[in-house]
Amino acid sequence: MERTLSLVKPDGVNRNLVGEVIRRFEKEGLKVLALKMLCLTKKQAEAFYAVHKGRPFFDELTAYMSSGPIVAMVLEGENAVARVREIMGATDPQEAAPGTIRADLGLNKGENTVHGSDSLENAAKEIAFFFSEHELKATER
Ligand code: D4T
Repeated sequence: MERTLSLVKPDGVNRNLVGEVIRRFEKEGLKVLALKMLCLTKKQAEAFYAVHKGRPFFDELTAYMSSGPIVAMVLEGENAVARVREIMGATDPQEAAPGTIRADLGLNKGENTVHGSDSLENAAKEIAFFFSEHELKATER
């Protein structure tokens, strides 16, 4: 069993796609363990995307990610990290495989509707970024 972090990005929340994104994960057997809506400050978005600091799209990305509410969730399942990445599709919706969230719902490379952790190690860090031990414990079954 693995746990991973997914976000519905501001364009997804704005276009009423929160339920649709969660439905696609649940349909594939992933369990929602924790869930919250929040707004990131620019500083928090910069901290979350710190690995991209220095890249040309960093400022635009972090401004966008702090431009409106997002929904953060912890998903659990077998191979959850890779499966969530598969269900999301490639970063650029134009390159994403048909039937993936980004191909079907994404607008462009920035406004691509969802985020998913890219490794087990980053998943642990990203889960801890959004959820306290207490919040995760509260929903343990
Ligand atoms: P995230 O991290 O949002 O799940 O996306 P990916 O894992 O698929 O893509 P990434 O880390 O390479 O990029 C992080 C984030 O930056 C945006 N982005 C990316 C952008 O706006 N312009 C770009 O040229 C790239 C490469 C989209 C996702």
